[in-house]
Amino acid sequence: MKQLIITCIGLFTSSILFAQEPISTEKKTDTTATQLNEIIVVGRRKLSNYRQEKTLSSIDDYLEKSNKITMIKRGNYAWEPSLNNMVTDRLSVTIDGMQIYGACTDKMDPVTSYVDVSNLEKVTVSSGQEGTENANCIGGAIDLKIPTAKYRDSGLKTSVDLGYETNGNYKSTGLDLEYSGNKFYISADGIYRKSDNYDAGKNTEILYSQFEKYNISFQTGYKLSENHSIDANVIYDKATDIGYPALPMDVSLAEATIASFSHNYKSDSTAIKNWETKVYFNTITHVMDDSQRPNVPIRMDMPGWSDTYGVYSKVNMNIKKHQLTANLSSHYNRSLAEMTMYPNDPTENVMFMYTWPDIRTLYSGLYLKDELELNHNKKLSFSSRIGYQKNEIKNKVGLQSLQIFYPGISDHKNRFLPSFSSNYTYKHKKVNYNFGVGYGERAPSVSEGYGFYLFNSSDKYDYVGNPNLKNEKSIELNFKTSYKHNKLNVVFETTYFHINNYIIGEIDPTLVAMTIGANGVRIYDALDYASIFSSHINTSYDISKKFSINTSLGYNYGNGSNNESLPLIRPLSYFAELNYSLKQFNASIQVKGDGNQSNYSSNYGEDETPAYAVVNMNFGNSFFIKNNRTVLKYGVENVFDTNFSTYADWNNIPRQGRNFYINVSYVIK
Ligand SMILES: [Cu+2]
Repeated sequence: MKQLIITCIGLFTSSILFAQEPISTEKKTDTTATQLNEIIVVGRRKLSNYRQEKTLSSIDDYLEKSNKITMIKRGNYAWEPSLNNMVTDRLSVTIDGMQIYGACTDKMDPVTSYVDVSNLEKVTVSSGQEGTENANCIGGAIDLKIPTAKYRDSGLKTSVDLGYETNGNYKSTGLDLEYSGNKFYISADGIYRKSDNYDAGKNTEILYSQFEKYNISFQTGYKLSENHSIDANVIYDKATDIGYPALPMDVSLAEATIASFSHNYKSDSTAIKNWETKVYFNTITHVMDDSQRPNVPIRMDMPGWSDTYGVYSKVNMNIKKHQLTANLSSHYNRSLAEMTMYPNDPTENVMFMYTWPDIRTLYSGLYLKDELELNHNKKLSFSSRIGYQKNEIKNKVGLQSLQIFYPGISDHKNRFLPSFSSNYTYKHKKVNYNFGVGYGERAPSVSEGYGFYLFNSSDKYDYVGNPNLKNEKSIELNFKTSYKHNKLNVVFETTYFHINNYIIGEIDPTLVAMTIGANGVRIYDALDYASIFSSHINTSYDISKKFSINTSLGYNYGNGSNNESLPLIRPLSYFAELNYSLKQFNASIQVKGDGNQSNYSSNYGEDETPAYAVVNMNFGNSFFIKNNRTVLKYGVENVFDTNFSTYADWNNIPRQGRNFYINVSYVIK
């Protein structure tokens, strides 16, 4: 009976997805309290108006729709996700469970910049210690899920996407081919994007904000038997001529190859429901370039490389009232970055150094989770990750350079990284309650541990890593409640982190900066502790069959033991949207903004960002041309051409002004 119900639910959900009704699944997944993770469906060709969806939205645009995520922007490309007011070093960002390390010492290439919407099916966002399924983390996890092979026997399906946006003369094109048989599945897709400089509000051109990129991927699967199948996946992503208007340098090349091979076991009749074993490999090349910039004090070449090899085996089991997950994983990474400086005076010597001195990271860990159904309205879960990490400085010159600061350090360091969390879910009438506690540790990142004179253009200091840093340790409390009655749905969620040994750079007045014009040198050190609080409340209400509203309000706070504000803490934020939905047409108008950023971190280069608000409008049509479904999406962003920047804009770089866009998708079956 249970299985029948599950199958029915499965069929029902898939019929919704394929019927392409103007129902936003994102909105739905957002509001179940028993579902702790937020799932962003990368449903590109659905007629959804939820938070303005373009067919050819970038992954960054999709992530920005999450309540917990904001994107830190250094330009118009490769935004850095911030979750619970924490960025890259405190998060676990993975591609379908695969570890991948960016190759840029200046955070120009978050992991999310190496995939595109065509590669993905959905994104899972988990908060705090709930996010340790793939790696140890403090702030949470973002896992970008690749679609699974579908054995639907539906034959060949082709789709074409075209997009144009007026601001920046931004063009995008996508082509997908998919063949699904009974036992064999293959898909191939490509996306090309190109944008010129964008204009901020009131026609101010933002120089060095252009980019060009393409992404291709192949996926194939073969069903060996009823329960066993094998899968292979390759993603190749190449971006060139990327401007970073908020930084002193641009990027001439950011290139990634991401490959995996996996075996899957699936069964409904045994205790083991799902068992996936994957081997993977990825390689990244990142080349920074200042040749387009006039008047730099010194020309620099700054390439970086990162290669990762890994394996994991993940099993899901149902034993009586227990739902068990185990994930045994291991990976090996090599991170290397160099800097060559060419003085303007040709008689002076060229200067060369290793900014990441060939750092090797070997990590092995075991994750276990038990979800126990106490009764039909109470659920208890425990999870734990135990990790062991070894770092090694492979480059002798690099080791000697770091030994100037830390005499006697050895070329390797081992760390033990534990994590525990527990959750209790309780349902009373129309209200769900969820209480969670967690404890977790993380190792310093490659830059924090071993970076050598990395220039931060926000606070204008050169940063030097510290191999002796202790693990960062976080204690976390979270609470979530949701209420659903008829047409009203309210969700409130809050998390508090108390982080010991909070890693941050501290000024060392005895050192002289390498970068011309820098304020000085900061050594990575730790505050005794830091507190971060984040909360948001979401409401949705169906006014009638056709009209609905969504609203969201967020409040965050972050302070260090030195009584100073932490950098990159989001001020009061709000969002409101009015939707009109028919089967073949939808429209929506949105307003979003932040309050005044009164708690900013002047210590780390921030200033008070004033309040702002922007209005967007979007429309969607769905119709058939020769029996082939066509989806048209169009609209205008920043309707009033407001000139603004937010707390998340590096060096206050202004955001896009008014932008008209149109996206067309054509599906041939
Ligand atoms: Cu870079």
